[in-house]
Amino acid sequence: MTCASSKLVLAQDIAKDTKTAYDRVKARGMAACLFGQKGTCCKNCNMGPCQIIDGVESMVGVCGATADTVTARNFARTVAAGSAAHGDHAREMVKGFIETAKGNTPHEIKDEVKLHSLAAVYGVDVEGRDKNDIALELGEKALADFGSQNDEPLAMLKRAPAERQKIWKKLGVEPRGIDREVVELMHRTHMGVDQQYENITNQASRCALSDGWGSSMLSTELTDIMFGTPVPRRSVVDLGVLQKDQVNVAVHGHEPLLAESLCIAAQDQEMLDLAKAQGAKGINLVGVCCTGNEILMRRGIPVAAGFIQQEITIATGAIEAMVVDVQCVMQSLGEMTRNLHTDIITTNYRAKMPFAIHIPFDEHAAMASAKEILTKAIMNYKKRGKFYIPEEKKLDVVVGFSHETINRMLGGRFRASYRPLNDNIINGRIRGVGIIVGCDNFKLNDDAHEIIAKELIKNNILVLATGCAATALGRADLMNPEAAKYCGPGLAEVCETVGMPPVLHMGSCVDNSRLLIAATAMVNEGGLGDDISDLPAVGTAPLWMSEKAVAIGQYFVASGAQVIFQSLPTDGSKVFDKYLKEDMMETYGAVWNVEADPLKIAKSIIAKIEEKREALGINKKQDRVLFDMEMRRDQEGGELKGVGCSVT
Ligand code: NFS
Repeated sequence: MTCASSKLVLAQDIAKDTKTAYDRVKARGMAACLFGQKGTCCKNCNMGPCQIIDGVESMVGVCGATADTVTARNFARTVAAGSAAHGDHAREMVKGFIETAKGNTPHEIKDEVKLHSLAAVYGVDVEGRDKNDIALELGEKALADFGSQNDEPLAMLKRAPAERQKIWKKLGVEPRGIDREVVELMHRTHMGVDQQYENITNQASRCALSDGWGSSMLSTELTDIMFGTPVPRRSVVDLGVLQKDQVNVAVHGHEPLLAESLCIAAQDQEMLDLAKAQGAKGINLVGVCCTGNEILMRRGIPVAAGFIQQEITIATGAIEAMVVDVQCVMQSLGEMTRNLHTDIITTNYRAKMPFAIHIPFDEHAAMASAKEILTKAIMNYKKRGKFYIPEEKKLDVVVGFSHETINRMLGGRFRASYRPLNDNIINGRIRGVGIIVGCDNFKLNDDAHEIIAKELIKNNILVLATGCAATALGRADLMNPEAAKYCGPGLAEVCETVGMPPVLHMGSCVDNSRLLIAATAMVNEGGLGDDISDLPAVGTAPLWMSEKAVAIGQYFVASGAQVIFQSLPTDGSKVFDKYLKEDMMETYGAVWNVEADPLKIAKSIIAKIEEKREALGINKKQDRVLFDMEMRRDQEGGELKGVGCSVT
C-alpha cells in the first residue's frame, strides 16, 4: 500500500508503535457508511439526519428532498469548502503582498514582468511608477475581489479563452466576489432553498471558477511576483532528504509566506551559529505537502513527503520540529510527538492542535517569528534519540515548470511561445497533455500516480503534475530528463532535444491555476481549437482526499477540461450522477469521470485525447518529422538544454 521509504521506516524499532492512517482504517473495523459514500445523507437541518434512497418513495428527506437534490447539495458544499480553503489561503497571500509593497516584510517585488501583466488585467497604470506603488494598488484591487458586492465578473476571467467566457456568460456562472460565491452556495444548499440539481451545480461551478480563475490564480501570481516565478532547478525528494547531522525542520501546510521567511531565517548566521553550538552541522529545511511544493518550485528546497507520508516523516525520529500552518495536517501528528523529541509548532491562529506548541507567525515581524520557531527546533537537536533516515531514498528531480518556463523552454529563448508545443501536438510527436494532480491517500496503492504517468508517457503524452501527486511522481523517478527512457519515440525526442523531463512539476494545488493559463495559451496559439474543451488534454486526481480537490475538479470541468477521479460521492442519485458524468458535456463541453483502476485511468485519458485529436482533424497519418538543424538551433536557446537549467 504505502511507499517504499515509508515501509523502510515502519520496519524499524523506533517506529514500532507508530499508528498511521492505514492502521486506523484497519482498526475502524467497519466499512464506510453507504449513504455517506454515495452522497445521500442529508444533515442540513434538524428534522434529519435523513438517509435517502434513490427511487424509494418512503426514503426521501423529511422535507421531501430527493436523492437528486441531496447529492447535488452535498457535492456543492464540498466545492464550497474546498473553494473556501483556497480563498482564505489566497487572502493571506494578497495581504502579505500588500505588506510587502509597503515594505513591512522581509520580501520584495521580484518579478516585475509579471507585476506589469497583472496590473494590465486590473487596469493599474504602470507608466513611470515605482514597482512598490504599482504592487500596492494591484494588491488592494485584488483584495477587493474577495468582498466585492457589485455584480461585475472577476477581472481575471478576461484571461480565459474568449469562447469559454461566452459559455460562462450564457450560463450565468461568471463569478463575482470570491467570498460571495462561497456564501451564496452555502445559502442555496441550506434547507429549503435551491431544490434543482442543475441550478445548484451552476452555483457550484460559479464558486469553483471563483477559486480557479480567482483566488488560486491570484495566490499563484502574486506569490510569483513576490518570491519569483519558478524556473527549472534541480532538487531532491523523499525521506532520504533528512540529514542525520543537521537540525531537520519540516515545513508543512500551505501558505508560503511562513515557509519563505523560514528559508531566509535558516540562512541567518545567528541561527547557523546556534545550530553549531548545539552540535549540529546546519539547519536542514524540508517541505511536506503543498508548502513543500511551493518552496521546492521557487527555491529548490527538498520535499520530504506528500500528504500520506506526513506521519512517517515524524516516525523517523529525525525531525526536530514540524512547523504547520493550515490545511492537510493530520491530527494524529500531535499525539505521535508525545513520545518523541519532535515539536509540532502551529503558527496560525486559525489552526491550533492538541499536543502542539503555538508560536504565532506575524508577517509584520516575519524574521523575529521565523527565528523564534527555528530556535525552538534547534534547541531540540540535542534531545534527539534513536532515529532512522532511509538515506538511499533520495530522488533527483528537475522542477519549476511554470507556464512561463514552458513557454520559453519549448519555444526557445528567442521566440518564447507555445507554437512548438502546439506544432508537436499537431504533428503527433506529442499526442496530448495528461494532467495528474491532487493528493495521495490510503485508498489505492502508492504507485497509482506512477502507473498512470508511465502509461501516458509511453504513449507520447506529456504529463503535467501538481500537488502531492507531483511529489509521488518525483519519488517514482519520473521528474528528471533520464525518464525519457520510459517515453514513446515522439515524446522522447522532444524531451531529449529540450533536455526536459516527460513529467513536469508545475507546483502546489493552488498552482493548478497555472494549468488554466497554460491551456489558454495553447488555445490562443492556434491550431488546437477555440476553447479549452477542444484541447487534447485530460486531468486526473486518482488519489484525491481533500474537499479542495473537488473544487479543482469542478473548475476544470467548468473550464472545459475533463477530469477522472478515483471515486465521487454522487452515485446515490442516478440523475445527478449522470448530470455530472454526461449531461454537463452539453453545456460545459467537459464532464466528470470516475475510474478506480490506475491503468484504466491512463487508458481512458489516452482514449479521450485521441477523440479530441480526431475531432480537431489532426489524427491524419503523417511522416515522422525529425528535428532539423534549424529547430535544434532554436531550441538551444531554451533554458533547459542538456538540463543546463539554472540550478540554484
Ligand atoms: Ni496539496 Fe491540495 Fe493536501 Fe496534498 Fe491534497 S489537498 S493543496 S495535494 S493532500 S497538500
